[in-house]
Amino acid sequence: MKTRFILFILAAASAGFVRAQNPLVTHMYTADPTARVFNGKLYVYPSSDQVPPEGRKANDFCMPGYRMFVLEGGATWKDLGPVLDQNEVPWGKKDSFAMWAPDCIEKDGKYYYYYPAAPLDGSAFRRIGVGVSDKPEGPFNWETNYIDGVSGIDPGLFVDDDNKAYLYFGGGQELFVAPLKENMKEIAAEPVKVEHLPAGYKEGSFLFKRDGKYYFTFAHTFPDEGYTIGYAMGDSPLGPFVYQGKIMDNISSGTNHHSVEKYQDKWILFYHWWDISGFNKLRSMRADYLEFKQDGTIRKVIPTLRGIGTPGIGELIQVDRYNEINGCRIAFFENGNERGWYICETEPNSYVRFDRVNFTGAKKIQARIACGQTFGKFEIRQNNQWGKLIAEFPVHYTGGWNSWETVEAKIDEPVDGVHNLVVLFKPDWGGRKLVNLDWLKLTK
Ligand code: FUB
Repeated sequence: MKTRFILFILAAASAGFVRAQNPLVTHMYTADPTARVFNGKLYVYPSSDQVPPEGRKANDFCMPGYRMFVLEGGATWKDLGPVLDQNEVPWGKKDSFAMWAPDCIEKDGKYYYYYPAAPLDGSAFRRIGVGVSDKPEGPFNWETNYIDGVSGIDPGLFVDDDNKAYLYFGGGQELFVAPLKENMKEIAAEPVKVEHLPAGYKEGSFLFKRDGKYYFTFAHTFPDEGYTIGYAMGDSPLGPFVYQGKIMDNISSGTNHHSVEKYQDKWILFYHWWDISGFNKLRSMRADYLEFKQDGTIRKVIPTLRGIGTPGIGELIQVDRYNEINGCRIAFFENGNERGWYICETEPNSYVRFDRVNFTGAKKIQARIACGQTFGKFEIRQNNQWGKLIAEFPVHYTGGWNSWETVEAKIDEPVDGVHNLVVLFKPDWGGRKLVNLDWLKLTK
């Protein structure tokens, strides 16, 4: 099973497709996503997991370097390419595959990228380096040495409204914070421990501010529960903080690592899981909306398939990443270069609901289907299964249940704005299944 998923990722890389819903991208493995809004655009700076090359332990993290992504349109993640390779770290051990969670932050119009690596001088497990650029997408000018006085993993950066910057870091029983000098490349004072956090292994510090309150968030394992994402609140970036509970429960037997960002007025939790590979060292970044209660505390986030974003014209609507499914199910397929999930076992009157699609300007809709029979149709409806009919697709034999074809239907009455979309499968005789459906796409 594992091999199958690994092959899937490798082949998808050559096909170069980018999935918009959860997981965010499928053409490679990505973990530890730090999301940042720069100049109105949503960027994600993750680490990347790799299948270990010959000679490396199969069960270890194998993390050769960084890439970055930007959200284009309503729901398409564009791969902006490599940021830094392990063998380009001026002070780093070569071929150490130790490029764990990074961060990037803006201060005074410059972009600073922080990353941990194994130092050549063997002085610590990880040191933290920094590079600077005039643009969020780099290229970054890497400092020749690591930040003096800091050792540990998971740099998390915060710049306050008074323009003072802080570096949070560490993994173990304790997490630390140090103010940074104006140059963002040196600490301004000795790191101090972040106090009053619950006992247990902790890492992945990430601080954000909302309505004057500071939220110190971190990955945390309880003795009887694997990785959770927890948070504490305080009135200053240096604390003291009061532990409030979990943002996300344990979702797997692997790590979790997160960031929180506000984009287009909505708060989003970025995190990772290993739902493509089936192996907890080959992870995939994900995102879900995060909400606050009246008193400023955080409502626990439940991971979804649907994730975030609003696909519009020209973007894939991956309906197998649904909000609701009734009477049909999803399966995984591989067919030449095409691989992914699809909807199958589409029983009479079964349906799938996918929320938040931007219909503005759409005159047609495409569907990727495979079908081994000739009866029935599926309908695209607005909001729910009884909602306005937007388009209909009579099904036809495509050569079999694994022979995929893209078909198109007209939208007779244009729909404006963002609505939920429902695909309703309708037989005209008592057949057990109608059609396999991979994705939909609105076109002009
Ligand atoms: O990705 C490697 C390490 O696993 C990160 O640095 C931790 O936060 C955990 O996600």
